[in-house]
Amino acid sequence: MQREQRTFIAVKPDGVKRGLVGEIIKRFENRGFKLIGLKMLDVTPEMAERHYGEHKGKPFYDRLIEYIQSGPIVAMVWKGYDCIAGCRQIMGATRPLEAQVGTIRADFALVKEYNVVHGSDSEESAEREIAIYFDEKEICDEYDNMAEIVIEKLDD
Ligand code: DAT
Ligand code: MG
Repeated sequence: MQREQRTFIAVKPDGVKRGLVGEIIKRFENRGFKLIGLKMLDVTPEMAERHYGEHKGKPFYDRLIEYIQSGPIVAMVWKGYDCIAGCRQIMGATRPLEAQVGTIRADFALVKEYNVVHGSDSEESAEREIAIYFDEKEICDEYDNMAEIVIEKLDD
């Protein structure tokens, strides 16, 4: 079944510091997804804890919270057909050695702790994560792009 979805994507601090913002955005644009929200920001301790609450108690949690605050992130909202799974496919698996060549993490990450990019894993987490970083007034969905053309064609 076709599904038009929104997802939260972030270029993490290591990706920003390495100058990979344009490269990462390009890959989602190339797929035909629609960029509807974009900002650079420093993650606060409260945002970090809300974002990664599901990992609280795990051995890597403290380092994860520290890492996401180690520099600015580029926070984005993307929209399109099967956008959540599609963006995760473009990102690749959490561990770079398990990610397929051609994905962001296989191409640019060495270790799972610094894997360059974040993407929501379900519709529920997407909406939860979007609300941490964006006010709905900051979402710009009122323009046509490739994603909408593709979905229109499927509706015929
Ligand atoms: P993903 O980012 O692929 O959705 P996740 O939600 O399971 O992965 O974990 C969030 C982040 O936490 C992940 O990008 C890197 C870090 N992480 C996950 N598992 C880890 C582990 N076993 N050791 C260290 N860091 C880990
Ligand atoms: Mg995750």
